[in-house]
Amino acid sequence: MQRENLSNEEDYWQARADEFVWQRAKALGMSRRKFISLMTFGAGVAGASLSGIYSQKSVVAEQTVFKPIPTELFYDRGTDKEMRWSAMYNRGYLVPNELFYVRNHSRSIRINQTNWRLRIGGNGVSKPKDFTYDELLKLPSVSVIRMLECAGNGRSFYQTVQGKKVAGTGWNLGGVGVAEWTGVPLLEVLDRAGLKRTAIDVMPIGLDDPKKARRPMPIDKALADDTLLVYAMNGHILPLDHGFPFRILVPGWLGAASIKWVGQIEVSELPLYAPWNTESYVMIGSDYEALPPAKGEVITAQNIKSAFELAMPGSLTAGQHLIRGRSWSAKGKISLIEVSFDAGKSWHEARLREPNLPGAWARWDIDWDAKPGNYNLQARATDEKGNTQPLSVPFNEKGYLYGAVVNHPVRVV
Ligand SMILES: Nc1nc2c(c(=O)[nH]1)N[C@H]1C(S)=C(S)[C@@H](COP(=O)(O)O)O[C@H]1N2
Ligand SMILES: [Mo]
Repeated sequence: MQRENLSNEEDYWQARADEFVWQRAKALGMSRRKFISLMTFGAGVAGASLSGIYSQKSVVAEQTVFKPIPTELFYDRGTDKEMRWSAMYNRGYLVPNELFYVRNHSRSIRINQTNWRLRIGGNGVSKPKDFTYDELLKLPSVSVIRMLECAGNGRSFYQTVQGKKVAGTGWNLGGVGVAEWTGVPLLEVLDRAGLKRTAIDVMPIGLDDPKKARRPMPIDKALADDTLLVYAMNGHILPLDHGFPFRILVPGWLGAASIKWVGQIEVSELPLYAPWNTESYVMIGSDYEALPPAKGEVITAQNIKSAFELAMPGSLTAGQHLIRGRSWSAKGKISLIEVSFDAGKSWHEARLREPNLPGAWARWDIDWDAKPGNYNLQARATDEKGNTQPLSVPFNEKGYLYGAVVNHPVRVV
């Protein structure tokens, strides 16, 4: 994990100031939970002026998920629905909306867009403002093809490979997808609310569970030209389960930053803390440092991974096969794929297919003359920045960012 860069004087000061505030709070006997709730809600004007949004009568229904979840397409993991990689064989570059994974901390909600408002507030803006659905649709918009991935994708391998039990959704590798997202750059909206030069943190808040579904990001990420307020996915109005009427897209970052069903965005001159950047979505373990009030290093970018477009475990008839898969990295285009049919003893370079877009993924394939037997297939990707998948990754308590090479069992009959 990249350490916070504190060579900039201001960052350094801010980080130390946070530490000081937290130490002070501790000395006064304040629990971490209390401290966090004060930092997020209490820190002045913002908390008070933003609270009104929750009384909005825009949420009209809730359901675990709304779209059909056929077992050929998904693993059903309670409120979470994992895409089956076998369902991607013979499909195009994008994951169709019907097959896109769903990760809900509570449940999907149906929002009536005529009553819905997006509230931009907090002490980081000089003209706090509510936008209607129609107003937002009239702002300049762009379309980008980007990968979205849950930080817990691959979590089950901490158990199967490292033998360490971790709580949380037991994803294989299907907590990821690539789609074309259409939306208004977040900066367009922040500008219209009078973004102050002193603003440092931006926190979108979801209407499904406003106390939890919120995750701050630094102003630089919020102003990136592909950080969007999304209203369409793969050319369709954003589906209910993916955050209709509007969701945030924070490309490259862990999925949890891409808040669905967004109802308000808090912009702050002070660092913002919430459960998702202090308790969850931080790397906790002996290889990671706690950064109070966060219990561990705060996750930002996703890492590099690969998956075969095969059932897990897979089964094939003996003979010639075109083995396919995809690899992705948040840090750059994929430049090399190596595949092993013998659990890592020998490696063969796979063919990379176009398109191979940065911020999304690359498809690849390789011929395999499969003889009867049991195999462990492996794929190892390298990106243009030289990041490559390691053979193992250090453990973290919540099982995030499992980026190591994975054994994919296949039985050939
Ligand atoms: N409001 C809200 N936003 C949310 C979540 C949520 O539960 N509620 N889950 C987050 C997580 S953990 C992930 S991985 C992505 C999943 O997006 P998807 O369901 O559209 O695939 O949404 C994020 N945004
Ligand atoms: Mo996630």
